[in-house]
Amino acid sequence: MTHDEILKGLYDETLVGNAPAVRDLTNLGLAEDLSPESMLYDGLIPSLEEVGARFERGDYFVPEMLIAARAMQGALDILRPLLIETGVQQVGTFVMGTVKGDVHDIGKNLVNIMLEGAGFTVIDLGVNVSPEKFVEQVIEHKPEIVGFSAFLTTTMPMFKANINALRKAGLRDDVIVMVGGAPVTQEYADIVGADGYAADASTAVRLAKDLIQKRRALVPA
Ligand code: B1M
Repeated sequence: MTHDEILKGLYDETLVGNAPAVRDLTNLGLAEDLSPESMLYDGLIPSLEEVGARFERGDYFVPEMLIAARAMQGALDILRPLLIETGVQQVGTFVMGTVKGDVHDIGKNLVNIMLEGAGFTVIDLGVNVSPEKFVEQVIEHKPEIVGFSAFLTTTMPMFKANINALRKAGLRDDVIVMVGGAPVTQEYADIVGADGYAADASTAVRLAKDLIQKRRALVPA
């Protein structure tokens, strides 16, 4: 199969939630020297975007979204070790979670993979994480950054609730707050008082490094 045929296969089979085919195509892609990044950005992610578009049009329902997501996750399991380079210098600790009321995790997991690849120690709190849990974990791990993901317009307000909880616990000035997720914008991040917003995983990594550097320049260790 050519690279284009493999990418088209990844797109088509994710769209119909055919997890075994997506796993096989991912392995075939690797055997044929197709880069993990290309499989992600040229095959798997565009397919999930089409799943979302079909859901919006009423052509797909939650079960179709779910099986497509599972198929994508199978590919991510294979690609994960390849996206995480080894031997990179430790940059800092990042506590990450999807906010309360929200169970989407593919985007968050992708950001985590890229952060680990860039040398961050990532503490992943999973999905549906309450403000109390974020506070507890910030106290326990003392991360440089805490990241909140939200994928629904209805769960984005949890950013503010989380930031208020950090403030109430006296932790707001000790930790950088980053936010992200499909419906989030820079404007919304500014309104809730986050320190940083990124639209995708690679921008999130660049921004995280940048924010840490700026913080270290202001507050020498
Ligand atoms: Co849901 N869903 N879903 N869904 N789902 C969306 C998000 C939606 C946009 C679909 C649509 O209508 N087009 C829509 C939200 C509309 C809105 O509020 N604006 C939606 C809806 C409505 C729902 C339900 C309410 C449906 C229902 O029950 N009626 C329900 C809610 C459940 C809940 O959370 N309480 C629901 C459920 C689900 C499934 C469980 C079936 C499944 C999730 C499975 C899983 O994640 N394990 C699912 C899926 C798969 C989707 C779509 C199709 C794909 C999401 C995805 O993984 N994208 C999605 C449509 C879409 O996004 N186009 C949709 C790929 C991923 C790589 O991109 O998530 O954007 P993304 O992540 C990016 C960036 O956002 C960024 O980097 C990531 C990588 O580049 N980023 C950060 C993420 N976190 C970051 C943090 C940062 C920085 C950057 O700093 C801290």
